[in-house]
Amino acid sequence: MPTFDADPYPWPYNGDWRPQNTAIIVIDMQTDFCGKGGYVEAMGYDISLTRAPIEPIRALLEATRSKGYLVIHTREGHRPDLADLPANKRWRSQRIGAGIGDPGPCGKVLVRGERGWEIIDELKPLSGEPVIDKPGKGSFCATDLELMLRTRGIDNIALTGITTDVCVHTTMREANDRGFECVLLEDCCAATDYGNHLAALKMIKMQGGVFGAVGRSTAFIEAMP
Ligand code: C5J
Repeated sequence: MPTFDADPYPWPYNGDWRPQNTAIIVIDMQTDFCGKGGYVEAMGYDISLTRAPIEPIRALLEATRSKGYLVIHTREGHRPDLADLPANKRWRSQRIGAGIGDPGPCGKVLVRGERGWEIIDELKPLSGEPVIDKPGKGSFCATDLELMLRTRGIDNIALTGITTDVCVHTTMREANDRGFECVLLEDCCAATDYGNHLAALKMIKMQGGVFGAVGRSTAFIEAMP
């Protein structure tokens, strides 16, 4: 019964952890969230925080790919005609000087096909790895992610990427409600605010693991079947 030392319980809960039933999701490792001239930098945040998980994710992908685990990537972004961009989301971003859909140093902010929207070179998906394009924060909203996971018989999900408190948390909550057994790998995630990162981890662990568990990628890799 393989498990690894996660908090608040050894993950996965039932010890049924195999490459065939477990997916790694890499959320929004795009220039807009961790690159120079992207959306997060335009909002005035320090991208060294959101860049910190790049190397841990790279090491995790190397280990999990070699064992045949399913790796899924996501990208947050909107259609070039902005037909899927809610007016309030655009308005709020424009208020703080980083208007979604407006031109920036990496092309139109958070728009599909633009340079800022691309996944960073360090973590480029391999051919055959599914990439989910999502208009929102959660990876299940307006996407075929759930169909893809069910079709492949996935029960367990290890979450990585940025940002811990927004897209990773929303995706974990959505997955947990759908019955997936989730673990967030804390060193493979980051937020634009370190306090929010820590708070997001704390929220997962309350109530016996209300959304799943939190662990570190080194322990995950060491124990992984
Ligand atoms: C945000 C994300 N923070 N990928 N998106 O707007 O977390």
